[in-house]
This record gives sequence, structure tokens and C-alpha cells, in this order.
Amino acid sequence: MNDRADVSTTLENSPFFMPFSMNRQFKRHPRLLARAEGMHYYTPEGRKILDGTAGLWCVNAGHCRKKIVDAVSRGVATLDFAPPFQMGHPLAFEFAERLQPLLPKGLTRMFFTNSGSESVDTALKLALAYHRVRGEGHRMRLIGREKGYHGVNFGGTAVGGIVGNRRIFGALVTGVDHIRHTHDLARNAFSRGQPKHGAELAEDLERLCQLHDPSTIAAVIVEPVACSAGVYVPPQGYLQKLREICDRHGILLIFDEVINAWGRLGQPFASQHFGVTPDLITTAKGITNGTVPMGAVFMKEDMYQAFMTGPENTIEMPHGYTYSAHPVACAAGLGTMEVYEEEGLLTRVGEIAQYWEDAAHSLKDCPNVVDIRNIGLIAAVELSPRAGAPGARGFEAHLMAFEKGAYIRSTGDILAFAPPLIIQKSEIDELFGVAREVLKAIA
Ligand code: PXG
Ligand code: PLP
Repeated sequence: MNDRADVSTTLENSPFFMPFSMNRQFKRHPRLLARAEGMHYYTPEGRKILDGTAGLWCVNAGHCRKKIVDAVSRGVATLDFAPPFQMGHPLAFEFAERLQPLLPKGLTRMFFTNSGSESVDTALKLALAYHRVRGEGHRMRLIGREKGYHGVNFGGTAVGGIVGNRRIFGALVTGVDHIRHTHDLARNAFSRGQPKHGAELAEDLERLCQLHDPSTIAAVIVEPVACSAGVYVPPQGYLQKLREICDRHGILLIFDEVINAWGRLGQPFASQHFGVTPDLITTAKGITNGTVPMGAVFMKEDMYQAFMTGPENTIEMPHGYTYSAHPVACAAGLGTMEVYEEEGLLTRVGEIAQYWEDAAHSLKDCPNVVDIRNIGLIAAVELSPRAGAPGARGFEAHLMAFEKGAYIRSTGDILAFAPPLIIQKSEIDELFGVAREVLKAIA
């Protein structure tokens, strides 16, 4: 305990402006993670914490996996950096080849970035540019969805649908609109898997098409399962309807699978789980098991080909990052895919999803629980807000869970669960056991 007091004294005035955090609260009461292995984190004082969130939805194979650590160490010792513009290195091409067979049918080409946010802004720019090179430059509008999270860059913030993430940043990007979210407690509370009601909400896209004229719309971006804002599973038939409306009007459909991909739903991509193929997929996180920052945008063959039409002495896509396809990230990604494949992790969730679902829904009798929802290896428990203090109950639950040895993320009054895909049944019991204790203890 003394160690902790010392740590907190030293952090109180730290120059580090923490991202997406309550800086003052945290620096007074730090929750530090010093080490990790498999399903667990360890605090500086050696307390063992069960990781209920796969880090931040990214460490799908569990922590500090030797194959990945070795790949990264070898990679950085061999080629620390190589310029990605007008130059290349073998691992970038090797990694692209390695990923291609995992993609939903029809998606063939990929662009590398360093994060989900960069993937989203890249995909939005690709969509605009694709229309433009095909002579449809009038398609300039970008459509997101309420409660969507698409990262924090300008495009992603603009198409994002979480008010608190947008409010203080002014007008963002023009020409953006949003379709309605699909959260419907009245009709769908305590749904297991995809809720029955709400496919018709996809028709909201048709409404925006009629409002703006479809010929002005470039792309629609949604998370198949919206995770960050509180886990909203798409109603049965909803994604199919979105696809139909996009097809009818020549609008590109982007699935933001920064979290959904890499086995979280029992398939490499959520698109495969739901049987709906978008034109573009954005991803990051699990692509390197969270070890080295990396993201990617996957696209259909005809999109890539649309750019390969001008004179050969032109740069086809004036877009890219200093660290696109960074050699150490590619090494990490190759190591990650090896572990995913050897351990069957991209399809393992199918085997444990039922156990997971039952465990999550066993919390139904706990105080203040107004909804439990789940799909794949994702679950959320929604609590009723405390009068006059929205979010307080959820945050307190997160804090108390950490004290009791589990990392459970809260977003407002919603607790989100998404552990590494290597989780064992006993650890599922432990995770929801801690959640049960916490929910009983907080008023
Ligand atoms: N799109 C989606 C769907 C995401 O989930 C991003 C884009 C942005 O990725 P980067 O790598 O730029 O953070 C994300 C990231 C949470 C939480 O609390 C979720 C994310 C990030 C931070 C917190 O659920 N998702
Ligand atoms: N700002 C300046 C001044 C730069 O020179 C660069 C890259 O060269 C960037 C921003 C973009 O950085 P990155 O390629 O890491 O996204």
C-alpha cells in the first residue's frame, strides 16, 4: 500500500496529459499496470488483475505472447525503419499476402495505417477519391450513425455519433449526416445475440437519401456491432437492409471493424459473421494483438483498379503516413497471425460463445441492471443511472472491480466485457463473479 501512496504523490503534477481520461481523478488515484502475461495484468505492487477488456479491445491472443514478442524483437533489430513512400521493404508485401486470404470474399487490396482513427480517415478519403476518379465527384457527403465511434481524427469525429466526443470541437467536417442508432430498451432489453426488433431502422438511410439526394452521398460508415458507445448489436436483418439501400443508390458501405475484426465474433471479420460484405473495412487493434500500433483499410478489387488508370508516372493515391506499413508493425502482425492461426483463435469464439452468453445473462438479477446484451465474445451490462449523476454508478463499478482484481471497462453506466479470446471457462466465471460482487456492493 505504501508503494501506491508514493506513486500517487509523484503523479499528481505529472506533465503527461492523459488521453480520454479523467486526468485529475486518475493522478490522485492512479491505476497503474506494470506488467502483463496471458489473461492478466499486474500492478506495480504485484496485484494480479484479470483482463476483462483485452487491453482496450485489442489483445485478442492474450498478453506478451512469446511468438509475437520474438517477432517484434527480431524485426526491430533487423530493420528499424524504412521509408514507405516510393520505397518498400519485404515485410509489408509479405504481411499483405498473409492477410489477403482472411478477408471477406471480394475484398482484396489493403492500405496500411497506424491506428483505427487513421484507418477511418483513410477510408473516408478513399471513398471520396474513388467517386471522383470515376467521374462522380458530386458524391461528397459522408453518413455515420448516432452512437458510432470512429476514432478521433477530423473525419472520424465528424461521422462519429457520441455527443461528448464532438461537442467541444466546433463544426468539424461539412457535408456529414447521421442515421439513427439502434438501441431500443423498450423492445429489445435482455436480447441474447442479435435483437429481434429494429431492422426497419436501416430505412433511416433511405430518408437521408431522399433529403440530400442519393447522388450527393459518397459513403456510409457503421460499426457492425457498435462497441465503444456501449455495445449495440445490430438487429436481425438490419445490416442486410443497409447493404441493399447502398446498392440501390451507388453508395459505398464501410464497416468499421477496428474492434469487431480478428475473431471477436468467431470469424476473422464481423462481415463474415453477419454475411454482409461492405465495400471497405477499417481495422486496427487486434491486427498486431495491440503490441505495435497498426491499422489497415481493406477494399474491393474494383476500387483499387479505379485508381490504377492514370499515367504510370503519377502517384495514384496522394495519401499515406510516415509509418504506413512500419516494418516493426508488420513483424508484429505476422507474429500475431501465426499465433491466431496455430491456436485457431479467429474461430474459437464459436465454441465458448454460449457459455459466455449464459454467464453474462446470469447477472440479470443484480440491482440496477436494466439490460444485458451480448454477441461473440462481447457483453454489456447497462445500469440505470443514479439520479442527477449519470455515469457515476458505472465508473464506481469499474473502480471497485479493479480493487477486486478484474479490469472491466465502463462507458457511462454501461459495463463492457471483451476479454482476450484465449479465456477459459473458469476465467469467465471469475470475471462475471467479480461483476456480480461489485453490482451487489454499489448502491
Ligand atoms: N473505430 C472504431 C470502431 C473503434 O472502436 C477507432 C475507430 C479508433 O481507433 P484508434 O486506434 O485510433 O483508437 C476505434 C477505437 C472504448 C474505446 O472505450 C474504444 C476504442 C478506443 C478507445 C476506447 O471502448 N476504439
Ligand atoms: N506534419 C509535418 C510537419 C510532417 O513533416 C509530417 C510528415 O512528414 C506530418 C505532419 C505527418 O506525419 P505522419 O506521416 O507521421 O502522419
